[in-house]
Amino acid sequence: NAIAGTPIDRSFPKDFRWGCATASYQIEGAVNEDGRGASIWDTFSHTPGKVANGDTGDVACDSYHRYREDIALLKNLGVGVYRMSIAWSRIFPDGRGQPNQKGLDYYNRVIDALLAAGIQPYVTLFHWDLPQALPGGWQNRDTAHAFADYAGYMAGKLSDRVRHFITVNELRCFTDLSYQVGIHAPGLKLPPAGINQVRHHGVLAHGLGAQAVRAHAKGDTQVGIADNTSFFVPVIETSEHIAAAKKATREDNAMFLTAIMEGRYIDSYLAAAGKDAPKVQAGDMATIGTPLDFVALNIYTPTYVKADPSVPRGWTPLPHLPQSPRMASPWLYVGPEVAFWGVRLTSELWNPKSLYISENGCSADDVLDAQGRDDDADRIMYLRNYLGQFQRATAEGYPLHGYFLWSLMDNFEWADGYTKRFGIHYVDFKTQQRTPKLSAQWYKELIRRNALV
Ligand code: PNW
Repeated sequence: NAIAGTPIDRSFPKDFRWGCATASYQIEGAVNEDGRGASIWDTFSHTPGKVANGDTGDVACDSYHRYREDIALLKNLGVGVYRMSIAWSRIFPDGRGQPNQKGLDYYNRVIDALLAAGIQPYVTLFHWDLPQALPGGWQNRDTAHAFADYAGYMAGKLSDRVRHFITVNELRCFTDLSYQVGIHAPGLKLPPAGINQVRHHGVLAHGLGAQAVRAHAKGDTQVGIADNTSFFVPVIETSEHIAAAKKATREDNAMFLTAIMEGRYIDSYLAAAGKDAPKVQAGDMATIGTPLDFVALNIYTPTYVKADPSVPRGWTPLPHLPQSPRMASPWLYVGPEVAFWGVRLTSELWNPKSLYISENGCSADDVLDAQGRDDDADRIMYLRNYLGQFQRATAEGYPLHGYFLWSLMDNFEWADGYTKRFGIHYVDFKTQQRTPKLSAQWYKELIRRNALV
């Protein structure tokens, strides 16, 4: 066999950006320090029965005090970019009004230390820790305007050093999981009209926030979103199943990314919502459709789909089965092709200028062995397979420019508390010691080669 042993090109583009991601409430702790106001996650995590083991983010990874250590971990990996978020209530303890200089000082210290280490920050303005003081939270349209004021303020303060701003993280989580399913803060279970209105305020906040960032930023600033779009994988790569996956992706995300990329709610969504459709004011849809410099995707779980002429919409999702492979979180099914199809379908549907993966990673049953090591081969398996599919996307020419691994280190995993570990560094939450897992070494080698290893 003449071609046996011939390696295929598994490299990433030359200027591909490698990074890690975290979020404020999940790592910072210090919830009562330097004038920080309460967020809805403080309230929720302190409500008995809401978070596993009654865990809270009161201390988390104590990154408010240990950020220099965290940046040293990043530097050791060799990443060029870091995705972090700002706790809104450190800056505006009441959500609006008087800014809190000490909160801003903290982020200035972090950003300056990152830049000194040669790492570019990508700053998410809202990663779920909504100031508790805002009446009605996302049920109140005013919250979208408060967000825009805060976003503009941050852009004015940081854009001399921060080139990339992300408005909000994961629309579906801070609306549906929080106000419909009720497993995230504030833990409500609204009926259809209520949840549709919350979703509308979410996309409106994004659009107003993107405009505010542009209005207040100095210099060359890019603005985008980090969305956990639900992506459909054609069960067989034929044109009919690919068309089904594309249609499913557009329709299933109608109230989120589709509205943002198209500046309107598509007819199938409005028809299905009927009298429960959101109340939309003049100008809202144009604001929501504000053109973005980049779209960033959090990609974890696939839904496989088939073309199905027997149903009116023409597609049927294939259910996950009890034995379908998944990682340590029950929702985290393994389907690496979603990495390729997420990028390809987003490109084909909406032709964004630039794409990033703002999160990808997995929970695993991490334990330190007697020598204090965590040889997380299962996480390496997961990452290698997903990154293989992202590499396919870059090799086929889709405009994917960077990847942020979730997460730099184990942290407060929302309703799962500290029971689910997503880090490539192990955190001992008693001592706060950070230990690189084998996956950290694997990721470092991948970054060094800029190719799959
Ligand atoms: C994302 N689901 O959350 C978040 O952006 C992170 O803050 C989080 O730690 C990470 O993924 C891992 O969970 C999700 O139930 C939470 O499908 C839940 C789901 C998806 C994403």
